[in-house]
Amino acid sequence: MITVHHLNNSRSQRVLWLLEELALPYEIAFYQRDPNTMLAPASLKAVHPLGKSPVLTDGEVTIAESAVIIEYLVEKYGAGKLSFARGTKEYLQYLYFMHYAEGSVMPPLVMKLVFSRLPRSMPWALRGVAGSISKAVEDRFIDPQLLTHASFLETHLATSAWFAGADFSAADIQMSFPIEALAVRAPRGLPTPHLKAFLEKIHARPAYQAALAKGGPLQILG
Ligand SMILES: N[C@@H](CCC(=O)N[C@@H](CS)C(=O)NCC(=O)O)C(=O)O
Repeated sequence: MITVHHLNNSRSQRVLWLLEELALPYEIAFYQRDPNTMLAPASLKAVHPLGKSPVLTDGEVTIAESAVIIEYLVEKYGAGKLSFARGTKEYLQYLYFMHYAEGSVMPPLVMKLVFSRLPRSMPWALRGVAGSISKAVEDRFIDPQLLTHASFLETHLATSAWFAGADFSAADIQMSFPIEALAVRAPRGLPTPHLKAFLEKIHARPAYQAALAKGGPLQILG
């Protein structure tokens, strides 16, 4: 049996969504974030040493990393669905966005979260200084990167219905989390109608909604 080790309000929603798209049977092992630190409980480290979600177990197999889990499920159970034949231009785009999601766009999105929350985590007397440092890092380093990514992705979706081409694929599932996070964390003022349309399209998919119904809501922290 496939088990998704699912942390509430997290990247593991993508794995639930994929399993719903593939109509595969699975069970969910639930983990709750610490309400103060937002970190996963230590019990997740018993499943995988990093203690991050998602982790998937399938019989003897235990794997972490969203992209690896997604590729594993598509290859093993997809029967050709939600991916593309190797060697095609769609497959290359699929592979690119499968890796880009966590390798390129998520790091500045995570930095934005960390720096925007830094001042409130400091002792009261240091909050002003911490706020100034955070703002400088966000203004000079993080926000320009987020704008570059948002602009790149917006331009891409202006000419491509989905991330890998004309057809919906698992690359769209993998890209969903950074697009959700960009919608909340990218600096305002950039027109991104195609990114917004992407979110509307994925939210309307029955499998996306079924994943939320089973795994709980996804409310990206700002
Ligand atoms: N690149 C990893 C990131 C995993 C990750 O950072 N997961 C977050 C959830 S969105 C987590 O477990 N956070 C809780 C913690 O760090 O304790 C993936 O895509 O699977």
